[in-house]
Amino acid sequence: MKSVFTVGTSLCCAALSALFLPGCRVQESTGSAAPVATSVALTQPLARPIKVVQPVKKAETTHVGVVSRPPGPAPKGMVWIPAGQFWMSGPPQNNESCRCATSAKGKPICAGLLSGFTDAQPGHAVYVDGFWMDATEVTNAQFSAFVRATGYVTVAERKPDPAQFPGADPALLVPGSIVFTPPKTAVPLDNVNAWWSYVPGANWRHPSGPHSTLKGKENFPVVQVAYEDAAAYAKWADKRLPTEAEWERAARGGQEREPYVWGKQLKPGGRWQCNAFQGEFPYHDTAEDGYAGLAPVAHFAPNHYHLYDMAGNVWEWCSDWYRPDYYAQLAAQGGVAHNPHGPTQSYDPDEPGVPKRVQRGGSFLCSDQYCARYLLGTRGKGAVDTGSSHVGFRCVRAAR
Ligand SMILES: [Ca+2]
Repeated sequence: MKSVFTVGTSLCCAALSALFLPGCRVQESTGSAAPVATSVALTQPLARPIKVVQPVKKAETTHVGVVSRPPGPAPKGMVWIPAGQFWMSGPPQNNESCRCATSAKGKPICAGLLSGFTDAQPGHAVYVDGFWMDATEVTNAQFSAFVRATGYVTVAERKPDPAQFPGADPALLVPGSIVFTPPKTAVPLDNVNAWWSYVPGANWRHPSGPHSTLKGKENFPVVQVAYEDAAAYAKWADKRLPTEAEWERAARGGQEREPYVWGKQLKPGGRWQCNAFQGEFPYHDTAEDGYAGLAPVAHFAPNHYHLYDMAGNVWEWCSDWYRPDYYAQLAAQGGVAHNPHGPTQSYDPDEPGVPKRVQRGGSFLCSDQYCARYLLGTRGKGAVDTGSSHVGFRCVRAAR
């Protein structure tokens, strides 16, 4: 099979997203995600302006529970995220999480780590209204209930449409999804094909392929869900997917400018606080945090808002289209961005023309050699039609 991924410097263990089938996929008619010309994409104004308001009083801004109280009893499994203002930004450069690997040619791989994650810069002030959020990632048991109730068929379970893949061998257009398949030995880290494979028959019921099951994993996060799968679940549950700003507001737990969901140190007391990747990526996971691969939800301590796994385990879909220049455009407006909900167009210079949504939080594959997107404020991205074995989601609900 022809190479199944396009490699970009920001295509970390997270942002696995590119088209995996041979041939070139026809641009989806997603309207607002129409491809844009590379030469102008990063400078054109956003078509949908973000409301800018004056900063709220300092005393009303950032601390847990100060700004707004829950409007009523919590919906089952959800916690209240109080309204407030916060500083939305990626982490500073060269922090303790960087153990940057190099490619076979000696080129640094973790460009994001070295640059301070340029797509999460510059920092800017954001205000979001209060909302309810799932305390955990959506589990296999919860997604199973949705499928039983609706008969929903996920993207990975559907046969790819040949019209979307002109030139592809029809024999290869079979249902399946992307699976982490670690090599047995060290490999250059500039070729994601060395550890990702398109596996026929892989889907949320069989996350690693046809022979894998969910037995005993009812409380694990559901994976192999494309964006529309996550959105369909959310609609069924009378919820929605979070905006990127809501997600970061929630992850910060009322704490300002901290590098980690849990505070200032990567491993306070020498202990990992999330399910990430230790050892030598991608071939040797020492599972120092207790897990090589997925962990059940809510195994690690929650943040100040009582949210679990806001770093590591699985990436979580957000509703914003991805653009690397979105923060710059918000910052240029000045003031405080009020409930920002993303640009109107997706654009990723690594893969122009592939519509992508934001993903947040990192996964069990985030390593200090390569990705480190367990760092608070970092951003991921994913092709909307692509699930994988390390991407899941959680939902939110507006106050009523
Ligand atoms: Ca782990």
